[in-house]
Amino acid sequence: MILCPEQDWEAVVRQLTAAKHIMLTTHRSPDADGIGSQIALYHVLKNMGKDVTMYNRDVVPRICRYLPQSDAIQVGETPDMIGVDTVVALDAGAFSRLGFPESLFENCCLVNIDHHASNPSYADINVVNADYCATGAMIFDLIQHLRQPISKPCAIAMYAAILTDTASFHLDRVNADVHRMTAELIEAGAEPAVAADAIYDSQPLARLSLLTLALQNLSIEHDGRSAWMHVTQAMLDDTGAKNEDTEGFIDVSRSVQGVEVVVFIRPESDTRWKVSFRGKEGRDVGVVAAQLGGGGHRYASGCAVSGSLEEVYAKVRTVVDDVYAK
Ligand SMILES: [Mn+2]
Repeated sequence: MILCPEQDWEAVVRQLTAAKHIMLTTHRSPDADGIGSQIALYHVLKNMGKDVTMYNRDVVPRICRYLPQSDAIQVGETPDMIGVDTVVALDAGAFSRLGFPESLFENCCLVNIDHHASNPSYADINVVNADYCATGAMIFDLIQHLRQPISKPCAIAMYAAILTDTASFHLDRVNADVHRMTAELIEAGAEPAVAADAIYDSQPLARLSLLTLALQNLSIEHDGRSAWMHVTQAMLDDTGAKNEDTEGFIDVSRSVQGVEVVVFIRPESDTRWKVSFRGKEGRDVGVVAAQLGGGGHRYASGCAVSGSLEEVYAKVRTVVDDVYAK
């Protein structure tokens, strides 16, 4: 089964087949789609006899540590590029999302595999297709074009990518093809109960304490059609939770009846905030994030905004007000 039959994988297949040493990487603050895609492709390319390294700018989040060979992912600012002829960027909607200087990949062929509509096709070879529900689903297609089998570790990794990027099969890009692919992954060894336990049912208590605090500032505006929530560094410090523990908080506010635009704000550094958006009912939050210098999908997007929390709220509110002014 191929998910997007019209998708042309030829250039990627040619490059990966010819490559000797491939480095796989994903975006900063990696999620299970980025890491799952990376690990799935790692196993496939290893099986093809390639030298493969995995190197990211930020650490593997807790929910991905059950994935086979997740401990082989190296983390830092300066990967060893000696001998690397090909770099594959996975799930990274812009080059800057990788967190590495451009000069680092000067002597390599850079391949960009991603499903963010806002991706500007920044690499030497680009496969960007927003019809895929996850970059992990793109790897599922790529593996077939590479004529490789889906091994158990590979199936486990792609299952995690698809489960999380569809918000547990909640989002609008979930269709029969996605479920057929998921069925194939389960037949190839992915274990839904193990994934659910690792991803959703093994959270530290500190995460729930943080969510409790965050829910106290949940605010519903625009006549019930927008939902706003934030986490501050002080709240992280008070509860002992980590920034990565805020993953999924936005889905809690997204679940409120009648809400169409969901905003979640958390600290990125002392003066910079990560703003995430979710849209429902036809509200395009990709456009909202783009107006603030970010990007993403129609129903899931994000950006970074500088200033105090109050300033960030004001900046974002101006753009969301515009949505409702029309
Ligand atoms: Mn993704």
